Amino acid sequence: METLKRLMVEMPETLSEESRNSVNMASEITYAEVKFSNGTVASGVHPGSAAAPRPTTTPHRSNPGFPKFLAASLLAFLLLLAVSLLVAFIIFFQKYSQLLEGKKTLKELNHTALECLKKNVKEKTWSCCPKNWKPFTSSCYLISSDSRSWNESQSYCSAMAAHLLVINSKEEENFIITNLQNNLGYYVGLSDPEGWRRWQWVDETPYDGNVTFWHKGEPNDRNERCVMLNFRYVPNAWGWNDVQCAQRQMSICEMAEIYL
Ligand code: MMA
Ligand code: CA
Repeated sequence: METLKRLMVEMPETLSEESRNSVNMASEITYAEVKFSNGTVASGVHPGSAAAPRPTTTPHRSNPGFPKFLAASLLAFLLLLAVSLLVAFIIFFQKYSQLLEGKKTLKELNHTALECLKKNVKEKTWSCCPKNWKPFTSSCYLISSDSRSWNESQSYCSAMAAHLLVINSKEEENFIITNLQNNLGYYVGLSDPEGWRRWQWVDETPYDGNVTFWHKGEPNDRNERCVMLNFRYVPNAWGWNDVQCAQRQMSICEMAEIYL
């Protein structure tokens, strides 16, 4: 996918959350405001002053055919103006509600910066991930730099409005492993809470036995109820292993991209 434009929205840590949010909105809202104010400037000149007085003054002077034409073009002009104002309003309103949605998400997340890009030429909305998260298809991923138990790892993710990685495809797994270190294990959002080998994804995605990447011989122990992704030199591949949930491992958080 081509990256055509790139927007970096930076918000100083020192600002309050409210103002950070509005700073973030400012860069995007500019476009809508500019369009909108052009519209109102034009309308401010005409409907108030020109619309009412002009027809009353002109018909009394000289040629009666000319004012008719003038009135007609004025009417057409006003009509056009009204239509463009309406369109501007609709666009502004749509943009504004989109921004409100983005602002809400940002507030929930507590993130200080977003990196946004347009995924293709015609795209109007920015696809954003928090700074330092990696975008892939419609998700953002964060590779942890600390080890935690599985529960702590999931809490760490949910505090950022994310969850432990849910692997839905080989493509997603392949993308993720390009960002990992061979000598570390990474918790994913898959566990067997009761030890009955009933695997559950943290986001309620149904466990699909056809889309699993277990290492050979895994899962192998009912007391190992949490899943990590790690690399084995034999057979030189990444895969899943069930481990005891209290083990401290690295982890991968995932969240849906934010659209602005
Ligand atoms: C072995 C293997 C795994 C198990 C871990 C526990 C190193 O791998 O038996 O299945 O989960 O040990 O540490
Ligand atoms: Ca195991």
